[in-house]
Amino acid sequence: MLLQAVLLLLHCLASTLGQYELCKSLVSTDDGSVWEHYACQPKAASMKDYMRIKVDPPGITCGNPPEKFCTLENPYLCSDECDASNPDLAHPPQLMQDRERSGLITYWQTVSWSRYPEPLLANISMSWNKSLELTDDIQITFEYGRPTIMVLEKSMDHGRSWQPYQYYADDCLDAFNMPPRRVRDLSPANITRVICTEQYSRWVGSKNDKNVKFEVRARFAVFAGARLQNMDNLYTRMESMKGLRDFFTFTNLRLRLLKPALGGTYVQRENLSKYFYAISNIEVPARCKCNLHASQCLLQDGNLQCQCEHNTTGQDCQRCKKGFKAKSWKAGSYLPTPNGSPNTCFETPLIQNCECYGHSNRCSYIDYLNIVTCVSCKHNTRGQNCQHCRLGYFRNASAELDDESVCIECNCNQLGSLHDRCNGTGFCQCKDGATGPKCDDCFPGYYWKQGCYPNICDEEMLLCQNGGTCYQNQKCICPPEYKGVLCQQSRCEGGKDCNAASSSHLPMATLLRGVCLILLLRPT
Ligand SMILES: *[C@@H]1O[C@H](CO)[C@@H](O)[C@H](O)[C@H]1NC(C)=O
Ligand SMILES: *[C@@H]1O[C@H](CO)[C@@H](O)[C@H](O)[C@H]1NC(C)=O
Ligand SMILES: *[C@@H]1O[C@H](CO)[C@@H](O)[C@H](O)[C@H]1NC(C)=O
Ligand SMILES: *[C@@H]1O[C@H](CO)[C@@H](O)[C@H](O)[C@H]1NC(C)=O
Ligand SMILES: *[C@@H]1O[C@H](CO)[C@@H](O)[C@H](O)[C@H]1NC(C)=O
Ligand SMILES: *[C@@H]1O[C@H](CO)[C@@H](O)[C@H](O)[C@H]1NC(C)=O
Ligand SMILES: *[C@@H]1O[C@H](CO)[C@@H](O)[C@H](O)[C@H]1NC(C)=O
Ligand SMILES: [Ca+2]
Repeated sequence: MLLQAVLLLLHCLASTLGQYELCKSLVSTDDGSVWEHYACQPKAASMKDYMRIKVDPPGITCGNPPEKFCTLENPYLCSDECDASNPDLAHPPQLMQDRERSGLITYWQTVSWSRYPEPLLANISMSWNKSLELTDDIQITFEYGRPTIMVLEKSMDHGRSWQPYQYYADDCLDAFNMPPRRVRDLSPANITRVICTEQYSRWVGSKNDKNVKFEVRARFAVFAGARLQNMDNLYTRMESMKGLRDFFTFTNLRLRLLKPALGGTYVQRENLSKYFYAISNIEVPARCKCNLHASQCLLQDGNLQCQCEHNTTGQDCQRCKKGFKAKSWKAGSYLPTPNGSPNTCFETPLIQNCECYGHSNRCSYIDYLNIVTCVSCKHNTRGQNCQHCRLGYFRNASAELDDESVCIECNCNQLGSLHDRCNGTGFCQCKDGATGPKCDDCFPGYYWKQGCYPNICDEEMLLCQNGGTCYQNQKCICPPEYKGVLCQQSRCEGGKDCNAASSSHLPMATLLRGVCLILLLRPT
C-alpha cells in the first residue's frame, strides 16, 4: 500500500513537471494488482557524448604541415602553433565533444585563410544513427571569434535529405538575402519558421561572447511560459500543431562554416594567419525519440536504442511487436493529462497463428487444407501470411515484412514489356528489342516508337544512300530523284528518258544521277 502511494506520488509529480518518465506502474484494485500504462519518454541527455563527428573538406584541420596562428585582437601576437604530429599542439575534431577538465579549454582548429580570396569553408557533420528530439538550446562555442557567416542544417532521415535549420550572418540581407529576425519575435503561428539571425555573428570585441545558439528554450517558452512552467501546454501543442514535433526532431546536424570572424570590416591581406575557425564545444541537449513508448534509451552495440514498452519495438518504438497487431500502431499521446494515453499494441489472437504481418487482422480456417490463412491482405500483399507481393508488385528490399511499403509496383512499360509482372528485384520481361529494368529502353539497333522496332537506317550498317538522310532510325529521307528504303533506287531507273546518255566508263549510279539532274533542270 505504501509502495503504491509512493509510486502514485512520483507519478503525479512527474506529470506536473511534464516529465513523462514512467511507462507503467503496478496498481492495486479489488481484483488484485494490475499494471497501469502511461505515455512515457526518456530523460534529456547531453547528446554530444554519442555523436559521430566528421569534418570536411579533408585537410581542413590545422597542423599538417604545422602552422603558426595570430589572434584577431593582437596580430603581432603569433605564439599559437598547431602541429598535428604533436599531441600537445594538435587540434583534432574530437576536441569539440570532449569533457574538459577544469580550466583547460580544448578545441578543434582549422588551417588559416592563407588562400584568401578563395573562401575558407568547412563542414562539421554530426550523426547519431537515432532520431532525437531537442530539449534545450544547441550551443556551439567558438574560440577566437564567431564566424561571420554560417548555416546550421539538419536531417531527419540519416543524412539522405537535409534542410536548413537556422542561418547566421553579420548581415543577413547581404549574405542570404533574408531579413534579420530574432527568435523572440516569433509568434505561435510562425514558431517553426527558419530564420536568419545577426545576434551571434557580429564582432563584439575581444572574448566577449563565444557562443552561437540554436534557440530551443525560447521557442518552447512561446507555449510553456518564460520559465517553462507549463510544459503540458507545450505538449498539447505538439500533438495538435502539424510540424511542431518534427521541427525539434533530427538524426543528423551539419554546421556549414562559410566565413570566419574578421575582427573588423575588412580582411587584412598582409596577414592571413589570424583568420580561422576554432570550436571548443558543441552542446546538443536532446532525448531519444521513442514515440512515447519508452522511458529509457540505452547504448547497444554502439547505437542508442529505445527500450520499448507497450509491446512496441524498433529503434524508435515505431511499430508493434510481432503478434501484437490487433490494431495498427500509434505513437503514444501526451493527452489526456496527467498520464497521457499509451496507445499500447494489443495481442492479435483472433485465431491461433493468425500472423499477417499487419496487412490484415482477419484469418479464416480452411477446412480441407487444415490451415489458417489471412484474408483480404492489404498493401498489395498476398499469401497465407500476407508474406508475398501481389502480381505486378515486387518486394521492397529495405522494408521489413510488416512495413506498409513492403510491396513496390513493377511499373513495367506497357508497350515494351510482355506483361505487367516483374521479378524479385523489379525487372520486367521485355518484348524483342526492348531492354532496361522497366523495358522502356531499346537495344542498340532498335528505335522507340510505342515499342521497340528494328532500325530501318543508321550511321553504320544501314546507311542511306545517294545523299539520303536517316530520320530517327525510322526512315531515309531521300533526295527527290531517289526512292527505296535506303534511297538505293533511282526514280528514273528503267524509264525511257534515262537511256539517252551513253558514257560507258562511268558507274551506272553516277551516270543515272547525272541524267536525272539534266532531266530535272531541263526548262519546260
Ligand atoms: C603577420 O604574421 C606574422 C606571422 O606569420 C607575424 O610575425 C607578423 O608580426 C604579422 N604582421 C602583421 C602586420 O600583422
Ligand atoms: C558542405 O556540404 C555541402 C552539402 O553537402 C556541400 O555542398 C559542400 O560542398 C560542403 N562543403 C565542404 C567545404 O565540404
Ligand atoms: C544504425 O542503427 C541500426 C539500428 O540500431 C543498426 O542496425 C545499424 O547497423 C546502425 N548503423 C550504423 C552505421 O551503426
Ligand atoms: C511571426 O509572427 C509575428 C506576429 O504575427 C510577426 O511579428 C513576426 O514578424 C513573424 N516572424 C516571422 C519570421 O515571420
Ligand atoms: C505486452 O504483452 C504481454 C504478453 O501478452 C503482456 O503481459 C503485457 O501486459 C503487454 N504489455 C502491455 C503494455 O500491454
Ligand atoms: C521501401 O521501404 C522503405 C522503408 O519503409 C521506404 O522508406 C521506401 O519508401 C520504400 N520504397 C518504395 C519505393 O516504396
Ligand atoms: C531479375 O532480373 C534481372 C535481369 O535479368 C537479374 O539481373 C536479377 O538478378 C533478377 N532478380 C531476381 C531476384 O531473379
Ligand atoms: Ca573541448
